[in-house]
Amino acid sequence: MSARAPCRRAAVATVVALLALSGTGLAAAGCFSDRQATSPSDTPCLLPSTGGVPGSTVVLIRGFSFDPAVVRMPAGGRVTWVNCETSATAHTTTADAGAWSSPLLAPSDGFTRTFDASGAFAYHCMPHPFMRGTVTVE
Ligand SMILES: [Cu+2]
Repeated sequence: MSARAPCRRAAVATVVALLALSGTGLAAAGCFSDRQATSPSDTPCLLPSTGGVPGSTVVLIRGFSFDPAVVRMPAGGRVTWVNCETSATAHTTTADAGAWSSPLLAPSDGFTRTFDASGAFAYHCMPHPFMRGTVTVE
């Protein structure tokens, strides 16, 4: 089980920077102190290294929900969804009206979409239709 390195500082720093940008203010515990993470659930969600995350509004997918569920941004903005589930649960981001649909995203996979047109775009997860979110482009 060498896949889970105890401390991946560069990745964690990126995650924390993005979380701060997204305004969620979450504490990615574990690697910033010298203490070891105490449980697997403390492992921070690692954002994908590709997919144009800088400048995107990040929506975390975890606990079978989109967080934040409501995103507002100006036209031309981008949203990056990242699957942060700690179990092996795959999700999608799929527009109700069909404007976009991601592939199945395994944990730590991401999907980015640019929103050029204004409007309110409701979306869901295909395997779990009860998971719902909205992107409002102003
Ligand atoms: Cu889902």
